[in-house]
Amino acid sequence: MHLSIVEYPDKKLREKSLKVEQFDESLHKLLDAMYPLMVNTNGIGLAAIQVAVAKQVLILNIPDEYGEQPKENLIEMINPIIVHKEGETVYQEGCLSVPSFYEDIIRYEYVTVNYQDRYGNTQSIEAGELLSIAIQHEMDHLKGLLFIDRLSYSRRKKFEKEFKKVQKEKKNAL
Ligand code: Y12
Ligand code: CO
Repeated sequence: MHLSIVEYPDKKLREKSLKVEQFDESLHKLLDAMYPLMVNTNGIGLAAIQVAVAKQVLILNIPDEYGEQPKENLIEMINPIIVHKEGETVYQEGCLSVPSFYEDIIRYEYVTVNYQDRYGNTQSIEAGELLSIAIQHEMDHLKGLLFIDRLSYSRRKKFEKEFKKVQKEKKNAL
């Protein structure tokens, strides 16, 4: 299965992802193709809509203390729901769909998430630190939201200006 990353400002990223009902081979093939794409592009989280599949599927692989991302640490979440949230934290986020831009975003510090694994089994995870932030960032994708949508009006204007400048530079370099 060949996948590529959908980049802002593609409207596809604004689609709301649908609940997964079938935990079949096509879901497994999607998950199996998302993992190498995420790791090879230095990603720590990826939602299916970022590869143009509007399903409530996301994967996460937070680097360990050595900065490595062994597959044993891979978390696959299907149909995730935040059932508890607590506290507030700020982290400079990036997104494979908005390359080269990083912005401080406010998130819940801790979240408890119920989800299903690739076989449809119900799972629950209590997350803090980077995992909590990554879960919230990826779950936003399932709603058609990007981290830049959470910026203040003035920061968003600044982002749009910078984005246009970078696009122009890329075009001129061709
Ligand atoms: C904290 C903050 C954000 C998340 C969401 C997941 N975000 C990512 O995985 C971002 C990855 C990323 C990778 C980049 O490197 C390449 O594309 C090679 C990157 O670099 C450039 O765009 C130049 C930017 C973002 C989880 C936790
Ligand atoms: Co993202």
